[in-house]
Amino acid sequence: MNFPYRHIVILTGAGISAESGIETFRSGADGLWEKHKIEDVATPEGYHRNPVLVQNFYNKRRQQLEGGTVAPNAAHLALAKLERELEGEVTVVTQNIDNLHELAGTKNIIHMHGELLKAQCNHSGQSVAWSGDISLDDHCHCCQIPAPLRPNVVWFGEMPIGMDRIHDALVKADLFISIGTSGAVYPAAGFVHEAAMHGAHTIELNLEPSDVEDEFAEKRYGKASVLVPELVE
Ligand code: BJW
Repeated sequence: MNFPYRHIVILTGAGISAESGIETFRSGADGLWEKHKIEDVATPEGYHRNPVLVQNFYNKRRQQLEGGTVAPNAAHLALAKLERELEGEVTVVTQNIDNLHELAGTKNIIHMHGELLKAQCNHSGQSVAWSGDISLDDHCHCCQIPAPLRPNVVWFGEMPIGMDRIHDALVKADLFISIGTSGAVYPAAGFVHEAAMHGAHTIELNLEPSDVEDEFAEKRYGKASVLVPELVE
């Protein structure tokens, strides 16, 4: 592969999975997400107010992943091929909680906002692989105090996962590519700045300019399934 970079960090967001049939977050003009306000389904406060609604919301999304109707698209596949063929290191940092990068063959991946196919103990924070619905009756036995299980996802106000590894990869990066993210949520939206400060070339691939488009040296707008293979293959 004739790609002149050796340490590549790729940040992905909901836009990369949109063409696989998974809805993005901020697509509706009304700011609603599957008829729910983000504050109701993606904050610890929302979960404490109405755990049944939140569990059902994530159960429905887990059913979509496990139903066999969603599959990786050309963008996921091109990134997995890049990782296989590059003489160097590719780190995919995804904000997505789906498993489409893994199904495409990506190995070096950090799920900074968690994973839908894991459940988390409300007491210890430990996570376990999970398939099927999580109900309020499911209790974790990882620690001495059995606690209800919640989806293994990072809500607003909670610390994203793998920040040390992400920081190390950004410092080393000679190329940073952002794909399919609105740039509305931090700390992910700040990664382009951090990578550029440490000397990386930066590229935004998105349907439309993101909230942090000014930070990027290069930008291309269109569908991820077209732009990503065009760039990396
Ligand atoms: C396509 C396409 C196609 C469509 N092809 N493209 C004030 C200032 C700064 C920060 C804060 C602040 N007040 C509070 C904060 C912090 C807060 C935050 O950022 N708030 C903002 C709202 C301002 N952040 C947090 O709380 C985070 N934690 C934190 O900061 O901890 C403290 C800390 C301190 C120091 C260091 C580190 C940390 C946690 C954030 C957790 C976000 N959680 C969610 C839910 C996860 C579970 C779930 O999935 O249900 O994560 S919210 C939601 O947004 C989800 C996503 O991962 C995330 C980002 O969304 P994404 O992926 O960008 O999707 P969209 O829909 O917004 O955009 C899709 C894009 O794709 C669009 O642009 C389309 O055009 C494009 N597109 N089709 C190419 N075919």
